[in-house]
Amino acid sequence: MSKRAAAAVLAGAMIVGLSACSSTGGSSDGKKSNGKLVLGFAQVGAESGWRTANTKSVQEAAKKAGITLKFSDAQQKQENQIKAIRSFIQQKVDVIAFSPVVESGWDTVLKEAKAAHIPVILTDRAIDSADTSLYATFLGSDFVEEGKKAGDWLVKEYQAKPGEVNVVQLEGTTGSAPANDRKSGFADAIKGDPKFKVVASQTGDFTRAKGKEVMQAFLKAQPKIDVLYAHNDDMALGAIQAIEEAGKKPGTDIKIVSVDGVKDAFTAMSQGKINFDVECNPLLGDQLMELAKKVKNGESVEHRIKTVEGTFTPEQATAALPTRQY
Ligand code: GZL
Repeated sequence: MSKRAAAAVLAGAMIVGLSACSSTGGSSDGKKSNGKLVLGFAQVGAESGWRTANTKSVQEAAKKAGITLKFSDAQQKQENQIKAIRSFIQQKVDVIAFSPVVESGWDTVLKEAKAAHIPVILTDRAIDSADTSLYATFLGSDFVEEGKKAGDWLVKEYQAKPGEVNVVQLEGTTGSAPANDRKSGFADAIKGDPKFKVVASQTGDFTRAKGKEVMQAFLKAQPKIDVLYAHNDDMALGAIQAIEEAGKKPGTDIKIVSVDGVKDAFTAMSQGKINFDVECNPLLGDQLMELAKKVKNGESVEHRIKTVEGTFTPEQATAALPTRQY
């Protein structure tokens, strides 16, 4: 994938100083407010239930850890994340953390953070930079493994059923690590059985609205759809609306396998509308705060920290619903 020079800094990021312990944000020059570590966090946006849970986890963990959090919402735009990182550098925060909306185009701004001696932590999503010295660690899921889990379930589900299986795929944000890796992991898992045909694949940008819109187009264009593989639950939930409006039964006429494991998807599973859900854990806040303290103190940390997550059948989701945190 060609590297994209970091986009020019454009207006748009909304940067909110959220102090962990006081009503005001971190001091303007970024010095430790009341001696507390100042963490700049550039979030992707607020595109999905997963993202909302991830943001809540980061904000609550900062408060608990006594860390002053400067939080920005990039509205899913890379230029806004780059702008936010540059702002954190100017404010001389102690540590920068972010979830890269796409894999490429980060070297320039991360070199600026390195030159400013501000350690960077990647959370949730990875980058494709060859220079791994640009970040202290990457804390997040293995998306290839998630895609493989989805594909393995499909192979098992249809092993005793003859005939071709037409699959449509709702991809995540174009160029993002989860979209690239969930696609490749799934493709690898099903490639051994020629009965599976991915007849259509298009991005729904991880949102319900776009997931519904693209599924409507799939339903119009495809004579036969047996399975939907959605890279996240929000797109699956949007697609369910489209499937029902087309007079079909999600989970029965069109089987659905999805990723994330958010509460709304578990509710749909309890209603028989989603058949399998691969969990992607958004609750990274506490681990992130511990890592921020360590890198600030110059302690060594593992360069890759993988989050622990499972899979859910409808029965398991139904049982988990009452205590599901997100
Ligand atoms: C995955 C995360 C993805 C989720 C989506 O770690 O980056 O982004 O799967 C979210 O729900 O929008």
